Amino acid sequence: MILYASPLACSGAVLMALHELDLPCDVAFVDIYAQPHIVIDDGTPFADVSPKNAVPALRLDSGALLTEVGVILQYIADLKPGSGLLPQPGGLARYRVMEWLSYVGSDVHKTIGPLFHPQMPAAAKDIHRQNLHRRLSHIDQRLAHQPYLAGDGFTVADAYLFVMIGWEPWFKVDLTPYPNLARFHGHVASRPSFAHLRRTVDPALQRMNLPAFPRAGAVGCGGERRI
Ligand SMILES: N[C@@H](CCC(=O)N[C@@H](CS)C(=O)NCC(=O)O)C(=O)O
Repeated sequence: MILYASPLACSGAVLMALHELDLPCDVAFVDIYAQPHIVIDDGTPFADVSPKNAVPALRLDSGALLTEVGVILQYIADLKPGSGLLPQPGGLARYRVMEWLSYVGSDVHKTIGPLFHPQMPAAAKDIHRQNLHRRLSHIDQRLAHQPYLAGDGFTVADAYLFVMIGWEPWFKVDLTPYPNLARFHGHVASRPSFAHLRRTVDPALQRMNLPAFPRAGAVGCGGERRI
């Protein structure tokens, strides 16, 4: 398998999950701040690899290309049934994790994105911030009663949420009103899979002339000035 990823992007959730699952996978980094986006190793226009032109994209050994964070996370977790990162199909527990994957993907990820678009008017950003506040408050309440989104065990949905809230220092979403979320973040940042993520992306950051992680535990899409 080859994972197309970008060092500070949502694809970090897949990199973490691959490490949690102990699954081998080649990684091709994509500069999503270059126009057109390019695969940094060989300069291939990324749109030639994936017509959506967005990371992550997973090239399977069969040659098929799989896209969408939530789907790729489920696919790789299913390669290691019983890992705990995703319950088996058929039971409600599985749908709970899928529910969170969907919520993080649509309501959190795509609310944070507009906050760092340089052409987005300030008034529109305020609306997105208010929406984000409602959603992060909901998650914060959930995390008051349990360590992870779906209960006591870390799942692929937590990897996705972790990478999203790690964007906070880059996109100035104040996390102080969400103490449980902050605790969750600290907790997940201590997992070896996050250390692995940092080790994996740091050389690519250097090649893209981007600064290293702004602080321990922080990941993101690159900051307001970059997209
Ligand atoms: N719906 C997609 C969204 C992926 C996405 O937004 N990727 C961003 C990085 S976090 C990207 O590649 N942006 C580049 C672009 O849209 O030009 C998914 O869930 O995978």
